[in-house]
Parts: sequence; C-alpha cells; structure tokens
Amino acid sequence: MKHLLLPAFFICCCFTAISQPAPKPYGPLPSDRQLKWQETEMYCIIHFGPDTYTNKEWGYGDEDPQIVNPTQFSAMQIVGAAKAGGFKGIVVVAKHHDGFCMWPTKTTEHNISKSPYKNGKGDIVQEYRDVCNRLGMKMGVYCSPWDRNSALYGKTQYVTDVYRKQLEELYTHYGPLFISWFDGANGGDGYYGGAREVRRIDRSTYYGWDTTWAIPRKLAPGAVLFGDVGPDVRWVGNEEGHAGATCWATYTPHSPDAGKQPGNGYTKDFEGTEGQRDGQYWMPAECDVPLRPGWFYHADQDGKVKSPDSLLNLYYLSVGRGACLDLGLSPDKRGLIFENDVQSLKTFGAILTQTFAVNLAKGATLKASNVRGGNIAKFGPQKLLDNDRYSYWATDDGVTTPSLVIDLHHPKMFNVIRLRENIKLGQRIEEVAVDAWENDKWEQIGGATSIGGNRMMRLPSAITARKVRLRITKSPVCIALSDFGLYKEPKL
Ligand code: FUL
Repeated sequence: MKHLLLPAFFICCCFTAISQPAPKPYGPLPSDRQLKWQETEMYCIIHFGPDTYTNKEWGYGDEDPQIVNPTQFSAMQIVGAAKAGGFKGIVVVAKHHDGFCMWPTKTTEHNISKSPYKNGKGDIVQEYRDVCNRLGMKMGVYCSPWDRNSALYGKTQYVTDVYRKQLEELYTHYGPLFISWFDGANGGDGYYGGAREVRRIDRSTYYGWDTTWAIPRKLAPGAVLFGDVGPDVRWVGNEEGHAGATCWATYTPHSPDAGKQPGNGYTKDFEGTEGQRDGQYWMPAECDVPLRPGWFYHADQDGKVKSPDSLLNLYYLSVGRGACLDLGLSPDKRGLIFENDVQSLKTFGAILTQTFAVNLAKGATLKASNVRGGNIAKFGPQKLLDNDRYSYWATDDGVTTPSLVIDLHHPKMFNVIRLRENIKLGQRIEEVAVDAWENDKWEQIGGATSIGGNRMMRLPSAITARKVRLRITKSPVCIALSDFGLYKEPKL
C-alpha cells in the first residue's frame, strides 16, 4: 500500500503546484501603453521657438515669425545629446503658449512656414521625427492648449476648429507617439489676434477633455495622455523633479472647489506628489524639470546648467520613486544644445550606464520564506534576477510579510538597491526593509514605502556585505515582486 501512496502524494503535490493560479490583481491596473511608458523611465521635453529669440519664458503671442531663424538647427545634435544622457525619448514642444506652430499647420498662419527657416519650407517636428526614427528614440508632442496668438481663444471655435485640428495634424503626421502632453497653464493676458486683453476660460469645462482625449485615443493609440488630470500619467505637482518619498501609482484628481470637475490647471496639484493609496485610477507621476533654470534657452543661464551629480540626485528622486523623469532641454538660437548642457548630459548618462551595467545580486543563492504553492519554477525568487519586469516571486495568498535572504557568496560593495513589482498585478507592496549581515547579525541598511514599478534605495554610503535580507513588512495581499538588484555607482 505504502508504495502506492507515495507516488500518489507526489502527483498530488505536483498538481497543486502546477495548478497554483497567479495571484489575483490588486487595485487599479496599468494599461499596455502605461506599461510601456513606465519602461521608458526618462525622456526630454524640448522647448524651442520664438521665446528662444526673445529671451522670454512665455511669449505674448505677437512675436514676428521672422525672428525664428536658426542657422544650424540640428535635430540630430539635440536628440543625440538626450540619447547620450540615457534618455529614451523626447517630447517636442510643437506649440507653446505663444501659439507659434513649429510645423506647417493649416490651422493658423502663425507657423514655421512664415519664418525664414529653410525659406519657409521648414518643418521642425518632422525633423525630430526623422531623427528619432534613426536613433531609435521615442517621440511625443506637446501642443499648448493655451494660445495667446489666436483671435478665437476663449471661444468654443478655438477648441473645435483650431486646437483639436492641430492635435489631429500632429497625431496623423508625426506618429507613432508614446506620449501626448497636456499643460495646465491656461488663460490670461495675450495678443489674441490684436485684441491684447485678458481672457479667462473655465478650466474645468472649456477644452471638453473627454472629447479632446478621444482624438489621440483614435489617432495615437499607443500614446499615454499626460496632464494634471491624467488620464494616463499625472503631473507630480512641482517642476523641481521630485516625487514623494512615498509615491503611489494610483490617483484620483480632485478639483480645488468642491462640486466642480477637475481639469488641467484645475486640481489640488500638490496631491500629485504622493498620489493616493486608494486612488481610483492607475495614473503614475511624471516629474518634469528643466536642465537649466528656465524651460527656454537664455544665454545668461549658460553657467547654471545642472551638474551630472544633481541630475543623478533627481534620477533617484523621480525614477527611483516609480515616476518618470522628463528633463527640459532648450536648444539655443543656433538651434543646438549648448556645450555645457551636452557635457552634463553625457557624464550623467555614463554614470547611469556604469551603475546599472552589473546587478551584483546576479548569481546569488536566494532563499525565500515562502513561495506560492511551493512552485519554485513558476513563482520562485530566482525570477527576481532574470531581467524580466513581469516574471515574479509570489507568495501564497495570506502570506503578506515574507522575507528573502540573498547570499552573494562573496562580500560585495554596493550603494543602490532596486526593487520592482510586477505591476501587471497592481501596486501591492506598501513597505519593505533591507538588512545586511554585519558583525554576525542583521543590521537594517535601508527601507522604502510604495514599491510599484520602480523603487530605488540609494544608501548614504556604499556598504560591503556577503548576505543581504529583504523583508516585506507591509502588504495588503500576497506579493508579486519582479526584480531585486544591487548596484554600485562609480566614483564621480
Ligand atoms: C509649464 C509651462 O507653462 C512652461 O512654460 C513649460 O512649458 C512647462 C513644461 O510646462 O506648465
């Protein structure tokens, strides 16, 4: 009898393991386009236009197109500088608040074809498109809703016949786009076709966001829509480049006035910094910050370009907290990225490449306190090291505070710890702690909250250890952790 029972027991065990279903998803989930955006991590928004020539940040809308006359404009040099910095895409400012369109639009005369650039035959947006294709960079667009040039601004006709038509042109001719950027700065004084007055709009209703968003959904289905109210990616609430130390991918935008619909430029934007644990939507944060003090080029800021070190710091405060970093680049009057900026980007990119070239945990022996259904092949901790953001170590339902010992076999020096959840199953883990085996006992060396698609702990100084322990200290449900990495930054 015994000899029959044993195989039966094994078959039974194997069956339970194989049939062990994946954990149930938790909370709001990302769409495919949001997953791709999350993987992008870093991109650059590029401001170039009349303001470059007038030394302003917000053009009034009465600028003469003749001033836009770059003599050496090179999309290759600009996008190349971003790529050297480790950025994976660009957002082209196709129209800023001054209303000047950098492509030959049919919607207004106030566009690049009226400038001397390439004798009126220029199309800056197309030049970026071609170079992005050549360099394997993603491209997105920003077309300012606020238009200080248009005589129609403030009327319904502006939205239906100008703004939405501009979006249609951009989505139709310059795709594929990975992001469409919607700004919150809206309404105020301007040229408005010569009226030179103040025009206010109802920020909650004027742009009819649902109808407006339907255009990219149809014409640029791969693009996430960014704005204060998302709906795919939210503004982080500051232009300093940092997300909250706790930063949830889930968010519900609220309007500042009770009972009104929130809109871009009309939210409690400070809430974007942390998001909300019980947020209704998957709407992770983007941190936008310029490389210089301003978004546009100003010669007197040539000495104020952020250093590689400060970019690195911003990287950990944004990407390291599950947001994406959107760094502002500003080509100068020549149409080139200034030398200082190029140098800073290059060094920053080199540091990132060196830091993340080797996961020092690779080859380690991993021992988890629990593996879902005992099914090591499917849910075991080795999935943490396979470089796949969506394969994962999972625990049994109800096991919410597991731990993992990482035996590196030899003492290794590191100062960055990176964790990622398989966010296809939602943002699950609320808090973790990391210990190192030091002086014959576990000493806590790091901790973090709200893990999500990316969470990095940058230690105050490098430590050397042979064994590291990860403790999940708070999660409402069983875990689905996809990556664990230990890295060492090179010395600057
Ligand atoms: C802001 C704009 O008002 C700035 O001029 C800049 O374009 C920045 C990226 O977004 O809201």
